[in-house]
Amino acid sequence: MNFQKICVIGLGYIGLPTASTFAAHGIKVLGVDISPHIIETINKGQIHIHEPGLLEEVQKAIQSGNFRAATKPEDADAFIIAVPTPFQENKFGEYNGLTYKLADMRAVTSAAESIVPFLRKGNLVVLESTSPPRTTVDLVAPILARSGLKAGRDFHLAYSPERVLPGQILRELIENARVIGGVTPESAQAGYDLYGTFVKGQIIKTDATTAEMVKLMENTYRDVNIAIANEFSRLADKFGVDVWEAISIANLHPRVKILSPGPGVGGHCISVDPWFFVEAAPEITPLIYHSRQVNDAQPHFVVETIKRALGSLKGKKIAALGLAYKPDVDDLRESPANEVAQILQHEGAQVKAWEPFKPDANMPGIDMASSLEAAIIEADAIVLLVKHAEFLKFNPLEIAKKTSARIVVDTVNGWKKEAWENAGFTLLRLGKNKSPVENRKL
Ligand code: SAJ
Repeated sequence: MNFQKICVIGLGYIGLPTASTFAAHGIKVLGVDISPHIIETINKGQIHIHEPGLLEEVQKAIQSGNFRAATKPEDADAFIIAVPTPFQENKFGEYNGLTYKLADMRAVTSAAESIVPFLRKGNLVVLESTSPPRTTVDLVAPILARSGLKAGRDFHLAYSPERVLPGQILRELIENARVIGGVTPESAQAGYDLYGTFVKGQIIKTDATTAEMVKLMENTYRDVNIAIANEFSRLADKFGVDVWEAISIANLHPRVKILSPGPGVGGHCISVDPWFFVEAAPEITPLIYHSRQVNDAQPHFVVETIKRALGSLKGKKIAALGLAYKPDVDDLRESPANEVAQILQHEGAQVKAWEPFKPDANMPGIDMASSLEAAIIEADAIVLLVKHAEFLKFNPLEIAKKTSARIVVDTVNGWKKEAWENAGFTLLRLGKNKSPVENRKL
């Protein structure tokens, strides 16, 4: 199938890079978003999110005439839906006394509805948003049928999840393997032809529900594996073992690859997607459910470690370094670092947070510092919450001159103990209650 013009609906972390990549490969792209502010920003050649290389790519796409943005779709050969699928705010599911979160599919629903007036015979519609199993056939296809056309007979319909890593989106969009699940083999082939314009990785064709499951399985696999790493950090703490040392030794086993413990699991993917499985089948997903519980509780465990380092939290001034959900991104959504800061504050500490990727973020309840210096100058303790590259380069001797703190807590294994101790600090690390030497003495 040949594509001259496409509409990409939703211009966020996935939609915007996808739209500009298609435009860079010679396809006319209309980017659609409900936010007039986003549309105006993009049409001016600016962007509203931080992603390395994206600004340049969007500017080139706009200048080439291949890309523009609008609040409504238009006639096109293909429509891609890349809108958010968050949780419902105030509604929960319940199974056997356990409560679970529910997907809010309103954005997918209205994106599909917005396509209906423009849908023509022979078009392709692709859902990219992470969704509960069967969304393509049970939610999207019936909405599109309001056009009088039937998915798989009159137009093609497919599900193709994005699998790119924030911070590496532009490269991974092109290089990663891509799965296209069609409601018919012809729909999968149409999706194959569309993404084939730029994807260099393998493109695998399957059915729509398999593709939905693949996406959820990937992120759930990671969540469950991070949960076990976090549980190991608690066990190591209890038994006076350095979890980082233990993991690095265990990982020498050829079939073991334990992930890293930390303050928890954040972002808009791994901490969200496993719930879609739980919602779809709570009676057969106890492992997935409990892994989510472990990771969601990890910020509290981290706060306990900090409390132990300081004796008590009441009135203590704590410099929190990093609020993003993971290293070197500006995304503060669903961030465990932010949750740690909130709990510390709630327990009586005075937190000053320094987030170099979003220094002027408005985080309710948190005092955002305007510089590293402002965050640490009067602190009782410095807490490393995110492994931003620039934090890892700190020279403890220089930091010592800028702060009254003599205690540092490293929750991500980012700093070398000796270097900080040589500069006069006491360093405590998550999952490292006592040194192995002390442990042996017991
Ligand atoms: N984390 C740990 N320990 C680890 C690895 C990660 O605590 O060993 C934490 C991070 O700090 C962060 C969270 O997990 O808070 C998630 O970070 P991540 O880098 O693992 O993943 P995301 O959420 O940025 O992106 C994931 C990716 N999925 C997989 O790696 C299976 C990406 O490929 C997906 O496209 C993306 O979710 C998505 O959009 O679904």
